[in-house]
Amino acid sequence: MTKLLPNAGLIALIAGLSLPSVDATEVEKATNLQPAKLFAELPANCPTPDAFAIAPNGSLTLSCPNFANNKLQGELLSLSPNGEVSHLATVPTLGLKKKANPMGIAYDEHGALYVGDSRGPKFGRILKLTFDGNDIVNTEVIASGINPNGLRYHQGQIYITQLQMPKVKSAKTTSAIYRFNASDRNLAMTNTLTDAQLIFHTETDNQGIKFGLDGIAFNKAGELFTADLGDSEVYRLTMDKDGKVTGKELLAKLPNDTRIDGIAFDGDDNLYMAGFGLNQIFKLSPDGVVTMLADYADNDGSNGQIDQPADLIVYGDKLIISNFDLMKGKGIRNSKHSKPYTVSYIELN
Ligand SMILES: [Ca+2]
Ligand SMILES: [Ca+2]
Ligand SMILES: [Ca+2]
Repeated sequence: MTKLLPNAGLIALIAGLSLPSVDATEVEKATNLQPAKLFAELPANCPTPDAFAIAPNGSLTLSCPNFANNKLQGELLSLSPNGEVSHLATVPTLGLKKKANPMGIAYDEHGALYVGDSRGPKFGRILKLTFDGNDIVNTEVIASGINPNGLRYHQGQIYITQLQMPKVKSAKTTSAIYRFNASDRNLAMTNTLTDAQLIFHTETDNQGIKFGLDGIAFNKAGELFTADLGDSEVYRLTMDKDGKVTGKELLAKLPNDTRIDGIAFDGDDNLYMAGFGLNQIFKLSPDGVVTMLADYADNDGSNGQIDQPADLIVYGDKLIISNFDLMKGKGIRNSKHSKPYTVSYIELN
C-alpha cells in the first residue's frame, strides 16, 4: 500500500520562505546564501557538467553529456581533491552514430563504472565500463530502451530514474525508477509500466514542468530516496524483499520552480538537493529541517557562482556542485549558456 504523509507544516514553511511567520526551528535560511567557491574550471569539452562519483583512486569522476554542443563526444573527466582536471575517458558510442550523453554515474566495489547514457527513450541505455587504470578495456550494455537520468549502485543493483515515459498515456507526466542486476546484459526495455525491472512509478502533478523523478540516493541504512523535479518533492521509498517499492513518504515539498534535480547524502544522513530552476542549494536534515544553503541570481558561473546546479556530491569536507548552465525559459533563473564552464563547492564544516 502506498502511504503519503505530507508534512503540512514543512510545506507551509517552505512555500513561505519570505514570510515572517515562518518557524525558524523547522526551516532555516543560512546566513550567507552566496557561500560557493570555484572548485574547477572545466575545459571546452565539458560545457554542461552533470553527475559525480568517487573513483577507486579517490578522485572525482564527472559526467559531461555535452548537450550544448553535439559536435562534442560524451566525456568523463577526472577531478583531483584540489580541483585539477584531467580527461578520464570518452564514453563509447558502441556503433550508434550520435555521441553518448553520460548523466548519472556510479562505481561498483570492483571499480567498474555504470553510466546512464541519456540518448532518448528509444536508444538510451545503461553502460558498464571496465577500466584498466584510465583505459576503458570493456564496454557492455546492461539495458536499453530507457532514457536514464539519475543513477545509483547499491548492493549489486543499479537504480536509475526515468524522468519521462512518453509511451505511457496519462493525464499527468509519468516517471519511474528501474532496477537492474549488475550482471544483466542487453536487456530491452519497452519504457512502459509493463517492464519487469520497473520498481516504482509516479505522476507529476505540476503540468507546467513536465519532468518527474530525477534525483536518487541511498542513506546509510540503505533506504531509497528520490526527488520529483516538476513537483520539487523529495520522497523516501520503502521496498519489499524483491525490490518492489511498497510505500512512499513525502519528506519535503519546495516551490515547483525550485526544480529539484540531483540529491546526495553526507555521512550524517543530511540530504543535499540541487535547485536547478533557481540556482539554489538546500539541505534536508534527518529530522526534517530544510535549510537553504545557497541562492544565486542569474550569472555566468564565474568565481564559483552557482549557475543552474544539476547534481552534487559530498567529497571530504566539501559539497561539490555541477553547474549545468544550459536550460532557460519560463520560471528558470538561468538566462544564458556561457563560459566559464564550472564546478563549484560549498565548505561543509
Ligand atoms: Ca539529474
Ligand atoms: Ca548561466
Ligand atoms: Ca557558465
